[in-house]
Amino acid sequence: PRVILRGTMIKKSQQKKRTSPCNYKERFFVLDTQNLKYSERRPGKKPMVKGCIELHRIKCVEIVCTEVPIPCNFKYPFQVFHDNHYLYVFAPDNDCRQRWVRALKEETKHNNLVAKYHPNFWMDGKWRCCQQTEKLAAGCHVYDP
Ligand code: 4IP
Ligand code: ZN
Repeated sequence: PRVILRGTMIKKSQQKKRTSPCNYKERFFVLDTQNLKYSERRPGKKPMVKGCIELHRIKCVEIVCTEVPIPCNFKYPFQVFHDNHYLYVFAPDNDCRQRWVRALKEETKHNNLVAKYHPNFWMDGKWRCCQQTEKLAAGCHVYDP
């Protein structure tokens, strides 16, 4: 598969289990025509793949608009909603974020996408945009693929 974008960003743990920790990790992301992968870079060793999202499983990619302070060094968040999980990625600058969001939207535009999404974060048991308390509650804002 052809590589479309690569670069270092920070991701929040997706908290797939009720007991999952909330943490932020620097990862090397690679988008190709089939997958979005993120790896841990280890000095003197080859990168270890930590996660791989098949593009056809993605239902929404959009920037996150928020007023909450971002608790990591990269301040430009975007979201990837896939398989009932939300991956929050933090880019180092707005240009970088736009490149990733644009490329991911392009690669997923023929998917089974959501009609609406949540523009703000899921945090502390609710959506900061619409106050809904169900993580998988329908979005509150029209999604523009
Ligand atoms: C892990 O925390 C890492 O943040 C994982 O991210 C993350 O997986 C795990 O979330 C979380 O429990 P510890 O390293 O402290 O164990 P990474 O894979 O980038 O290392 P995700 O799913 O976010 O990739 P859960 O919910 O998958 O367990
Ligand atoms: Zn919402």
